[in-house]
Amino acid sequence: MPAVLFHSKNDSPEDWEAGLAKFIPNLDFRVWPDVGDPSEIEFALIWALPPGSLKQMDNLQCICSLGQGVDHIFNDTEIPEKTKIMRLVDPWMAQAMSEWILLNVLRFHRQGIEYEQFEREKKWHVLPPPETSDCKVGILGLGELGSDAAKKIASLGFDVAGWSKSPKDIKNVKSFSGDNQLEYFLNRTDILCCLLPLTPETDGILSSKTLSQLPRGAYIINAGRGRHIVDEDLLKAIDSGQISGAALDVFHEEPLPEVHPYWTHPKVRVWPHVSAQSNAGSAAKQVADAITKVFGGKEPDNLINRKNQY
Ligand code: NDP
Ligand code: OXD
Repeated sequence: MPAVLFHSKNDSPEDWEAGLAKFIPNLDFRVWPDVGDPSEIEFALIWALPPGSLKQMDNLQCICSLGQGVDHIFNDTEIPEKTKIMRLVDPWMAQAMSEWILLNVLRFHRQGIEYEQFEREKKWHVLPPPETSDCKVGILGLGELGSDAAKKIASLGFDVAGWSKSPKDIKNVKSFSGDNQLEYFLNRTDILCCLLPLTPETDGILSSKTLSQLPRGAYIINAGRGRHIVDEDLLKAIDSGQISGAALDVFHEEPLPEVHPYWTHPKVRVWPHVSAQSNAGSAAKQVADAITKVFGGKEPDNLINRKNQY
């Protein structure tokens, strides 16, 4: 049987090997850098493998991201056109992401930043209560994760809209699409959640220009990728009062360097890229199905469009 190569910074190879073995008992599972004979590798299950590492694997048929995002794979410009690229699409991750997004939407909506400050000052101070239906939540990206989060937020009575490449029809979620509707979408968004993939089109999408198109005092939640945000622009927008606060799970450099101003900014919350972690328990079956299909010469599910890069 051909071999599978595994690489990850955080996920346990033992968990994945055991998870896959439930479905493919004799799988030849090799953990980077113990590749063995590179020509035997036909399937790679990877996260952030250093670019160029796959180029000696002449028989590599398919690369599967060990996550829902695939930008780390496109960092490697030497992947041959014939190699298929796919990703996890795991409802367990969508649930985890929606929980994290909801946690932060609710914290901002229920004046968490203000009450946490009063608490630090031991002030018993009461603000007028917010109205849920007046709070406009906007989701950048209405794919597997964004659409799940949008539906769950809408079910609580928030006024929800989403922005995507193509228009969507999701109950109780207003749809905006394409570059020419981005400004209208931003103009009506009090709490902006970014769940876009990182591509050449979305790199740096949250800059001084787009942040200034939000209503004054809006909030930012980012679980897409760090590079969606121009950090200096976000910090300036927070310090000027244009943005009231941010919850960030992803960063240009991870781990976030100790000297980064986000760590100590009172209006920024830093999370260590944990909003929706990959889970061998929930996702091994779909990866095993993909391996079986690829080894049998068939197309796996959840293939990436190489032109769009997501
Ligand atoms: P999907 O591919 O399912 O959805 C992507 C969405 O973004 C689609 O709605 C797509 O529009 C939209 N989109 C892409 N490019 C553009 C563009 N140029 N303009 C407007 N809309 C665009 O991705 P997922 O929902 O599965 O995941 C999204 C991202 O979340 C991942 O790529 C990853 O970066 C991040 N992520 C982060 C995690 C974490 O723990 N922090 C965990 C998992 C993922 P359309 O539908 O029209 O194609
Ligand atoms: C992912 C991630 O893309 O964890 O799955 O960031």
